[in-house]
Amino acid sequence: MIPIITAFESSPDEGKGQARDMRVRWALEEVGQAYDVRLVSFSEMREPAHLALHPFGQIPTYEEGDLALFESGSIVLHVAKRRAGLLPADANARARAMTWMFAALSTVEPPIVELEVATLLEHDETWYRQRLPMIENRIRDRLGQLSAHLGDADWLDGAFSAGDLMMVHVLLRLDDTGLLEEFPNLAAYVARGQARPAYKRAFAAQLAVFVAASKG
Ligand code: GTB
Repeated sequence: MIPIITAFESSPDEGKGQARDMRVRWALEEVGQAYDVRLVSFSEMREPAHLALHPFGQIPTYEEGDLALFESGSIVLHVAKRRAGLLPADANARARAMTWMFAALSTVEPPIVELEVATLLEHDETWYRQRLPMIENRIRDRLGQLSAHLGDADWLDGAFSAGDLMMVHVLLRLDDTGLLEEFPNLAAYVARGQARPAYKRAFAAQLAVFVAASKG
C-alpha cells in the first residue's frame, strides 16, 4: 500500500524544503518507499477532514491503510521501523539513533523555531532587538555542544540514521542566519546530508510543487 502524506499546496518557504513534509519525504526516499502527496491549502487544514487526521490542523500527516499519523518525528520513526535503511540492526545502536531523533526535535529545534517566530512575528516589538541576541546565544550553545559531539565524524553515531536525517533537517532551518557557518563541522555535516541522493529526490519533489503553484 502506498502511503499518502500531506504538504502545503503553496509553501511559505518558497520551495526551500524547510517545511516539515521535507523530512518525511526524505525518510521515504531513504528507505525506497514510494508515496503519494495530497496538497492542502491553509483553509483546508482547518476543515474537519484534515483535523480528523491532524488535531492541530498542520502538515505533515501520513496515511497508510487504516493508519493515520501526524507529527513529523513519529512519521519518520514509523517509516524507519518499517523498512531498512534508517535504523541500525543492533538494538543499542538503534536506541541511540532514536535518541538523536528526539534530541533534534526536543533539544535543538525549539530555540531555532523561537528565532523564526521572533523574526517573523515579533520584529516590530520594542524589545525585539534585545531578545534576538538572547535567542541566538541559546542556539549557539546547542550548536557548540552538537559540534563538540560530532567532532570530525561524518554522522552522529556511526552510519547515517534517522537521527541524522532529523538533525540535518532541523539545522537547515538556520539557513540565512549565519549561525551554522560559525561551526564549520556542522555546516559540512548538513552539506553531507544534502548531498545524499534521497535528500536530492525529496528536495526536487517539494520544489516541483512550489514551481507548479507559482505558475498558477
Ligand atoms: N510538531 C509538528 C511536526 O513536527 O510535525 C509541527 C508541524 C508544523 O509545524 N507544521 C507546519 C504547519 O502546518 C508546517 S512545517 N503550519 C501551519 C499551521 O500551523 O497553521 C513548519 C514550517 C512552516 C513554514 C516554514 N517556512 O516558511 O520556512 C518552515 C517550517
